[in-house]
Amino acid sequence: MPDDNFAAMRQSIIDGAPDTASGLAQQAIAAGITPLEAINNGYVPGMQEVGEKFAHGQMFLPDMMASAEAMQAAMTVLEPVLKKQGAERPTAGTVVLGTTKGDIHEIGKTLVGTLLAAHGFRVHDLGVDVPGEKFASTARELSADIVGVSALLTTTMRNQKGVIEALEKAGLRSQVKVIVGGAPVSRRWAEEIGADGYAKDAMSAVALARELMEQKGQSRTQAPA
Ligand code: B12
Repeated sequence: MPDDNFAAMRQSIIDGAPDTASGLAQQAIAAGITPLEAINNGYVPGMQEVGEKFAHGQMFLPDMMASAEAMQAAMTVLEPVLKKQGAERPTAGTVVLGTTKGDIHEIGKTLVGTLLAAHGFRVHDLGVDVPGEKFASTARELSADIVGVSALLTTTMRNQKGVIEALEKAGLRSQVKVIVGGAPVSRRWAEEIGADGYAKDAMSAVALARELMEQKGQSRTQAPA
C-alpha cells in the first residue's frame, strides 16, 4: 500500500472522521495489508499527533474525543482480523487487563489486549476505571497468569501500584506477573512500584508476556515437589 494511504489513515484520526477511518481500514484489509501495518503506520501516528496538538493548545477536548471515535471505528474493522489469528493457536496464558482507577483511556489498553489475543493469550478485559480489588478478584477467579494495568495520566499512574498492593493483600502476588504500560509509564516506574515488566507498545507487550510465561514455566519446574 502506498505511503499516501497511511497518510490518509493518519489524517482521518486527526480530522476525527470515523467513516473515513473505517473505510480506509476496509480498503487496507482488501488490499492485503496486515492490520498491524495499518495500526502502526497509519492510525497510531495520527493519535500521537492529536496528543501533541492537544498539549500545545491546537486541539481541544471535543476534537480529541472525535479522534478517539475515529480510532475506535478503525479498530472495529481491524480487531476481528487480528483476533482470528489468535483463535487458531493453543492458549499461551491467561491475562487480566484493564485501565486503572480514575482513568478512562482505553485505546492503547484495548490494542494490547487484541494483540495478546492474536498471539494466543486468553484475555479478560475489565475495561476502564478499574479498582485494584477488581483486578485481584478477577485474577483469582480466572487463575490468571498475568495482570496488565494501563495508565495514561500522571495522576493515575500511582494506582498501578495500588493494583500490586491489592494482589499482595489477596495473597496472589507470587502467582501472578504484573505488567504495566501507558504513555507516561516507564521501565524505571515499573521497577519502582515492583511490577514484573513494562512494555512501550502492544507488540513489545506480547514479547514481554511470552517471556514472563517462560519464567513462570521455569519456576514451576524448579519448585520442590
Ligand atoms: C484519545 C485521548 C483521550 C480520549 C480517550 C478516549 C478513549 N476512549 O480511550 C479522551 C478524549 C476521553 C481523553 C480524556 C482525557 N485526557 Co486524554 N488523551 C488522549 C490521547 C490523545 C491519545 C491516547 C491514545 O489513545 N493513544 C494511542 C494508543 C495506541 O497509545 P497508548 O494509549 O499510549 O498505548 C500504547 C502504549 O502506551 C502501550 N500500553 C498502553 N496500555 C498498556 C498496558 C500494558 C499492560 C502494557 C504492557 C502496555 C500498554 O501499548 C499501547 C499500544 O501500543 C493522549 C495523548 C498521548 N500522547 O497519549 C491524551 C492524554 C493522555 N490525555 C490527557 C488528558 C489531560 C486528558 C483529560 C484529563 C482531559 C480533560 N481535561 O478532561 C481527560 C482524562 C479523562 C480520564 N479521567 O481519564 C493528557 C495526559 C497528561 C498527563 N500528563 O497526565 C494526554 C497525554 C494529552 C496531552 N498531551 O496533554 N483523552
